[in-house]
Amino acid sequence: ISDPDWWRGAVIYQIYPRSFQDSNADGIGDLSGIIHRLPHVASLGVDAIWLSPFYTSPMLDFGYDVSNYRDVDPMFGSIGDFDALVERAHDLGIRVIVDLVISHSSDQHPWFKESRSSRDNPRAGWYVWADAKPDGSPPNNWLSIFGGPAWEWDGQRMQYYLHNFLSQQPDLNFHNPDVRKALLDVTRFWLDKGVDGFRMDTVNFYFCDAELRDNPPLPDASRSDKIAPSVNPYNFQDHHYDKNRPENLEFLKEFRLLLNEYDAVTSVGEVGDAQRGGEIQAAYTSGGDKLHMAYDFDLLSNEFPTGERVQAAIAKSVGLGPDSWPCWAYSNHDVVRHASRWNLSDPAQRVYMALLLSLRGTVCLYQGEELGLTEAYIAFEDLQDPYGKRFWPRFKGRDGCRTPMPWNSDLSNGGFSDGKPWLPVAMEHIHSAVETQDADAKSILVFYRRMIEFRRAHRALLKGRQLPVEADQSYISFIREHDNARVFCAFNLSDEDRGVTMPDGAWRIDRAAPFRAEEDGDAVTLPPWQALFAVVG
Ligand code: TEU
Ligand code: CA
Repeated sequence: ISDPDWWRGAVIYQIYPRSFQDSNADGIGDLSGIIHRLPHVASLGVDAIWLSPFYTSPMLDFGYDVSNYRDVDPMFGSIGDFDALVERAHDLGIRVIVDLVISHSSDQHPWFKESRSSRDNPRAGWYVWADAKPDGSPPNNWLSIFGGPAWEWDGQRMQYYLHNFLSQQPDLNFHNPDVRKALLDVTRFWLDKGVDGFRMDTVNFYFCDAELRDNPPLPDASRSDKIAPSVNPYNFQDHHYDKNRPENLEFLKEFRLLLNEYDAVTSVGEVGDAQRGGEIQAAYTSGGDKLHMAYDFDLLSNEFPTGERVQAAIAKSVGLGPDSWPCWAYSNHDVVRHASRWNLSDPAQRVYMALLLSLRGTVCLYQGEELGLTEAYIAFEDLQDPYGKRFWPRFKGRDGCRTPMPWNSDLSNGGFSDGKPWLPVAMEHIHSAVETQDADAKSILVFYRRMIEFRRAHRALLKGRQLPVEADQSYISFIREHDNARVFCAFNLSDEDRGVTMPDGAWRIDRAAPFRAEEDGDAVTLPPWQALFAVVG
């Protein structure tokens, strides 16, 4: 359990606690519910879970607005429940990664309440406060990702404060050494509780420009709507001064030294940057003295992942340098579920899943992905996400991927809750329930398990280098190589037969993989949406 490199090649299962399993019929998932469902997680063969926030919070951004960094929100349970969860997970061989949301706190955090009370209290400088311009307007042109200016006027201090997200999520002032110390202490608190790593929310937003300089406009050509919709004016600015500041890297070195005091702990940073992602990721992960991994956004995009696009993403990650280790995901709690985003049929989902599990890197699976869930439709009356409410109807928000897990075929709530769920369980998800798929040897769930097991059986797939062979619109092949072990991987991303050009050498198709490849003498053909894995010797 103390392999310091366990995270390289690991499969991490992301749990969104509100929507996993409710244990007390209030319609909201909780930690006891997660404990109850850990055997399902273990059955997948994953290495770790990443828990989205469960800390005390007014829940305006559903936990990404923390009002106490050292406690569990009563809605989710108690700190004792958390301890029990870690113990149970570890017993099952599952490591626990928690979400660290320290770029901003809730406006209900005692630190912020004190900070806003006057200009000379002990925590006056803990958040980013600035005077209005002479005409009363905000200090500069920075925008909030969730809409409007990044500055909110406070009538008591007669100053503006900075918020990159909701106005109820004020940005902590990392330029203040007491703030940095307090946040490292929070980190130590969770390390002492035995967590195995951190997913670091908005890690490149920690520091802002000390001089609060205006962001330049972004030339049309480099605008991107990879994650957020282009209806959001935030995407028309070059975020040069409100994020990606060089001071972030210095802080992360300090952070890493703290992690290094503990055994086999990892970190994966949400280093989002639509314009210069690769460059930023390299800076955050190089040298082995900052983040362990950068969470890669390339495959979370709306753009269909053709063989060429996947090859480009791999090439970029390799180009980041020898120490750099990517962390891939197709789905999470912020984006449209990939089955819908890319409009994948059942067989297409299977081949894409196998491709994800064959890439050099660590993989994050999002709850429900293993069931092949599609994006749920949420009516405006049911909408909960503040981001969605702001940009409706051009952008419908993030609720469609946050609906509760279907556990059984119970038509009311699929076994998620005995009460009224905070978001409706999607009726079309009920037939994909865990219990139903468990009993069906041909289900996508069983397929996921087999593919994860196949990956685990091949060290080259876990840790190996990745050598490109071929890539085009509807096909990709490459070799994974670790020491003497080599695996040739080929994926037919189309609904037509595809001839496979095997690389030189004595390759033997590994039939343990849950796919079909046809051999006729030397000619190898992949039927539609099939993959092939071959080993040497
Ligand atoms: O997301 C950071 C982020 O950049 C998001 O705005 C993302 O672009 C958007 O959600 C895509 O639709 C993190 C969390 O993952 C997200 O859930 C939080 O709302 C956000 O930070 C604020 O803490
Ligand atoms: Ca509950």
